[in-house]
Amino acid sequence: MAYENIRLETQGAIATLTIDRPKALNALNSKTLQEIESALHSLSPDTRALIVTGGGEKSFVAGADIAEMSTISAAQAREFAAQGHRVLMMLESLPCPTIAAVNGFALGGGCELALACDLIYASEKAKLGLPEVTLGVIPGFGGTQRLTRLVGKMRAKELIFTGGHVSAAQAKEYGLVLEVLPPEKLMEHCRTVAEKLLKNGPLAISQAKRVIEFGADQDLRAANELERQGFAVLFGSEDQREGMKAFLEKRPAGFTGK
Ligand code: DAK
Repeated sequence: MAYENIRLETQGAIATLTIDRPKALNALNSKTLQEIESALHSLSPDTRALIVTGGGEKSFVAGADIAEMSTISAAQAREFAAQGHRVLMMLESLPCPTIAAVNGFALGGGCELALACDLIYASEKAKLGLPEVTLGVIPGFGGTQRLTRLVGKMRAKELIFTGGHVSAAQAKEYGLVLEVLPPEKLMEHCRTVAEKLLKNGPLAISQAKRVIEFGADQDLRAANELERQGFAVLFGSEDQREGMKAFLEKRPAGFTGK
């Protein structure tokens, strides 16, 4: 399918979604959000990892499109927020792991897009932040909640109240990104991580992701119950039998995702 503001490329079981609107530093307007939504719908069930990155040299995603947002009505703002929430929930709920390759500015909605991914890696020149209060609004795509869960309440308040940008190195210190790479190594690093994941049981990774995500919002007893169920379900899979058989036969496992 032809898109205007994004690119979706697939290499084997790894898909790469590039938000590609460099003239506006890849800002998310409603068309871009629509395209992301339809790209996520179109992903093949054989996709085992998705990398999300930004087109051009400077930016991952510089936020929601301020020019578009500046003129919308309250009703349109509700629809825009609903669309943003839908897209990020969909990204977060994909069965395969998702990796944000933050190659430049990840601000506002762009930072929130990265936060909806499972793993975040950043280039040395990345700058992250939630500057919405400088525009008189608050993060509207789940940032107040996802950032707080990731870095803690006080750091999230600092980042959101000040609206400042932090360097990739600071973001790593806060636990907002996993690793900081030289710009030219970022995509290679993300692909290497994705390839590592491909060697493991896809159903197991999917269950682990589901249990971590749903469990994080529950008390420990309920979360452990989710883990027990997830663990048991995998014993109905061919992958569980293959994984354990391969170990006993001292050979690499050939997982099929069944
Ligand atoms: N939207 C639209 N255009 C943008 C943009 C953005 N977020 N960011 C940059 N651009 C455009 C610039 O206007 C400029 O366009 P031209 O003037 O060339 O036409 C072009 O990209 C290049 O940008 P600059 O010339 O500014 O480049 P610099 O290197 O000087 O500065 C910058 C880069 C990233 C520091 C700067 O562009 C900047 O501060 N951008 C805005 C960053 C920002 O504030 N992001 C947060 C946006 S607010 C909600 C749902 C969601 C949200 C809110 C509410 N609900 C309805 C509940 C989310 C809000 C946000 O994300």
